[in-house]
Amino acid sequence: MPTSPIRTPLRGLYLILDQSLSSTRLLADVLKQAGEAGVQLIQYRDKHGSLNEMYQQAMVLRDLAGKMGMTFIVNDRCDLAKSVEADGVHLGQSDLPLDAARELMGSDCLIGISTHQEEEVKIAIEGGADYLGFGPIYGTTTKKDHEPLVGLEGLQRVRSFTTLPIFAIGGITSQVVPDLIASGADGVAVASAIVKATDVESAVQSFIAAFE
Ligand code: 3NM
Repeated sequence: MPTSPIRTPLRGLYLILDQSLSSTRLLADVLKQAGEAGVQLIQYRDKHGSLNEMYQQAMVLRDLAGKMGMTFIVNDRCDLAKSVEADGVHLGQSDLPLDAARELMGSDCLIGISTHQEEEVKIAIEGGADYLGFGPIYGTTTKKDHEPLVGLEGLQRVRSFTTLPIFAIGGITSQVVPDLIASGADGVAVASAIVKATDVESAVQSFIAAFE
């Protein structure tokens, strides 16, 4: 499926689909339920699978996301993002540098990057990132080796020197969305509060309502 040129605005809810958060739910089902409830931006994240397994899974999700008009981003791997014709790639600090990723992926590809301190944010801005993940704002068990918490204060500081879209990440629930918006977040990147929710659709709806 060709990459769609029109993309979701880089704000609001950004759902991270990570299979390690649920042994019973298929990510494809979570994607469908979330899409029906209004999610437009998703990331496929897998820190454990082989590249072959990730490719099979990403193809399924990419196809569904395309049919539902969602923007589909692959975590970490430019090779995988390119192979499945994702709309974007989300880099970590130990992945390909931004300039190399841009060279490989081209100017139409969305490139986001995880940042955890001001210096990383400044490098991401200079490197031409399309958006930032910034966190962890709160405690999280989804990312085992996470950096020190940045809190709302960290978010406010970063907001003061960039106009790039910022997605707050790490332990985000719908209840804290107003605080995050007030501290300068354009959106929130959320994994467990949706993938592990008893009811995916109502979890998504409470996030979306919190942005309205
Ligand atoms: N990256 P949850 S925190 C994937 O700080 C990830 O860069 C982080 O998952 C960072 O919504 C995080 O379950 C975990 O806390 C997000």
